[in-house]
Amino acid sequence: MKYRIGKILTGFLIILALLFAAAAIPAAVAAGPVKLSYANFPPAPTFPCVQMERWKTEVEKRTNNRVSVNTFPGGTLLDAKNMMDGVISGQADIGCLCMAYQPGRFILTNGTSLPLGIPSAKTGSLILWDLYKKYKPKSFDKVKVLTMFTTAPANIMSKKPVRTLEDIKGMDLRASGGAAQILKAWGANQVGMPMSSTPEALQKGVVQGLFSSLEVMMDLKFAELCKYVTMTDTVIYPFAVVINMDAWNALPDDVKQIMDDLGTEQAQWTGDYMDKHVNASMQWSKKEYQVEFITLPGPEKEKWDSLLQPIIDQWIKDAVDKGFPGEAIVEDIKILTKKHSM
Ligand code: DTR
Repeated sequence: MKYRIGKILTGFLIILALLFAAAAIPAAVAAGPVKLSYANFPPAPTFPCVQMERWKTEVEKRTNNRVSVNTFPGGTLLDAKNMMDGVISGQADIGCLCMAYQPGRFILTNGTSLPLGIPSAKTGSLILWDLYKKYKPKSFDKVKVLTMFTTAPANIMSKKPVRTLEDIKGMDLRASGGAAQILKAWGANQVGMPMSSTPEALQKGVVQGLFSSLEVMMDLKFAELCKYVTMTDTVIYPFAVVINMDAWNALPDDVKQIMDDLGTEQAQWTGDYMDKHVNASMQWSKKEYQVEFITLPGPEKEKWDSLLQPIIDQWIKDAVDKGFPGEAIVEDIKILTKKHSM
């Protein structure tokens, strides 16, 4: 009898201890992790998605899995054109967008995709992030911006060699956003579409090449079709990662802090990754597909570059017309280029 009472008492004490332990767990953990969806438009192997997976890993690790990020590459949740509005309306909590696809919507930040000689993705990413923090443009008022980054400079990938302005004349080349004006200035026939539609357009012969950073030669296997690359090292493309305002406001303060702390680090990490990956892609294209990399001789390159100055002047004029300090923005980009090139 004594033995049975002891056993009941022990059982009772164990249950009591378990109840206490459960009460000590914070409500958020007891209810499971905060789940966030993260939409991206291009296929999984491309750099915007690689940086997305890195951000997911870091956030989950740094929050001890109190936040769980569900990633959707390849436009499976939101495509390139719906990214910003889809995040604003809450179709996805987080989205990664290429601002160059909507130059009229993101005027200020697209200043970085002017032909101003930004030398790399790392420098570009840090310039863009500083520019955003300085001006906080209204186009982002309805979301919280988590980070920004850019591509490496754009070059021409083509099925036929482009060695002179004569060669590029009338060539159907795919490019997005602000780069359209650059191709037009060189006499090409610019065909606009997001990166996600480009593999099919190349395959079907709708375009004879494209203008972008060179990591896609490997990531999207463009080296199979484009056996020539003309090095122009012209412009970079700005990207933003944004989170829905209600989703952001609902996060615990320490999680917000973790994400804020990641902003600059993620910009730098992505730029760095991009630069290294472009190099790897160039080596791979040479080795696997014998791609020829064409460097324009000095006088020829000068001709190409001289056609681009009017684009900068026009952008400043348009920006001023829309109420932006166009000249100051261009000046800031030049100063920041020096600062972040060191
Ligand atoms: N240059 C822009 C942006 C870009 C560069 N690489 C990728 C890869 C996947 C998506 C977009 C981009 C462009 O040509 O679209």
